[in-house]
Amino acid sequence: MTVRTDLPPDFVWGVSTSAYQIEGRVDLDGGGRSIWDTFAATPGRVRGGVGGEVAADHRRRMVDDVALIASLGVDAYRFSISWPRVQPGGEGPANQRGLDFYDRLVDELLRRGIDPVVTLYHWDLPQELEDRGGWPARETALRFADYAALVADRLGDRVVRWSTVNEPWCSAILGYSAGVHAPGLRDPSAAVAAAHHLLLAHGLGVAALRDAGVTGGVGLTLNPYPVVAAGDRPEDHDAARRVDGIANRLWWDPVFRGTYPDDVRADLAPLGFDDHVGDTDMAVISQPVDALGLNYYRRHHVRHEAGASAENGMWPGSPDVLSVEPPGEHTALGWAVEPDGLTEVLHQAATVAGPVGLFVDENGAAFQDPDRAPVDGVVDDPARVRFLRDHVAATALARTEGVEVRGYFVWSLMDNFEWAEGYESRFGIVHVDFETQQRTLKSSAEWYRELLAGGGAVEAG
Ligand code: IFM
Repeated sequence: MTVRTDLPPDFVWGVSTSAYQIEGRVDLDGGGRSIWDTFAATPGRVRGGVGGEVAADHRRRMVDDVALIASLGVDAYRFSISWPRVQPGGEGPANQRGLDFYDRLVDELLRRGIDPVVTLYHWDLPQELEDRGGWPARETALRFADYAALVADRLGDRVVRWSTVNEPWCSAILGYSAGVHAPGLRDPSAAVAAAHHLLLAHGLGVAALRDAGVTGGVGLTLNPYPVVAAGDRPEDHDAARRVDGIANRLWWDPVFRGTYPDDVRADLAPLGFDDHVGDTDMAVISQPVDALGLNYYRRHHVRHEAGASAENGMWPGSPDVLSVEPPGEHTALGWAVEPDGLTEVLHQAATVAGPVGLFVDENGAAFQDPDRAPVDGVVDDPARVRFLRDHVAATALARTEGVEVRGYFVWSLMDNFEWAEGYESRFGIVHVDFETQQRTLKSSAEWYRELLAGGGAVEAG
């Protein structure tokens, strides 16, 4: 069955990447080390003991990669800037050679008719700032504003949309409480301090971008999860409420409602959360934005289980939450495939964010064989084609139901460094041979190209 997606002609189709996951070679520009260099070099932290020194070698292959992006027929390319490439020690004047790279990238995209969409912070904090306290320290938010101003000064006339921070939940919780992302701490109090300071960095970053007179829209990118209680006991519903609080409402309520939810504040109070919230912080965090990016991969299904999350550090202030996976198809990372969750999350975001432009900034999946290596020059990845098709349809459904969703970006353009999973989990619609750096379009890339060429008609069902 062919279903018209009913997406308007100005709907933005794109692909997404991030600096640390693809670029490699920070040394070429006199850049500095990030927390991910340190984390990856620590034995046992990243699968296979690998890091981002080379990654997909995009720093050296940028022109060819932009040609590849153009060949897909997308409208926009979302990428992130490496903070340590621009400010090696996390403060002080810009390293012009670092900025030169992004200047060339933006010009190359525009030359090919592709809109540059920039994320300022996608997890690669300069190590020096971590050494001075990292995100649990308020100072880091102030340094972020300086960095944002330097980038805006150089690129502000050409970038079409800016995201201050990407998925701050991951930076705060996975980085400082669960300890599975850099910097690898297991300290729930530090994590909730980091959460507030990442939001403050967003607000200060918005102000810095606007002060610099950027011409593009300004916003942030969150990774909300619809939450399902996997049980009927009152405590199971309370577990779902808590997870919804920390995964979703902790982030979008302050940005769009200017306040932290009372129940979340109460849950986090024993961790000293309130101590970090300064008198004028909420006004800074909640200044108006133009756009909200949403990264959607799956739902959270949770129930009460004594001590479950005290052990894994996933939900600071809520030690008794167990994540369970529903039946049905799962990706290679064990994430349940639930496209209708994307429709749901778009509705939720529209309710909270009001009239700002909503963009699906990331959506995609890691699947195992047969997309691991080309066979006769072909990488056939039918599971990913199905996944993308059903999520595009879910996006279109939300639009039909009245949600002002304005764009959809596939995660990811190409296989890359999937953080703690190393290079094993492949999210790309373009296959990368990490030995030779050869790029090969997967059938999902061909599918996406055809979708765009056809004006957005998807096969659904
Ligand atoms: O690879 C990541 C990306 O950096 C942030 N969003 C989720 C992706 C898949 O895990």
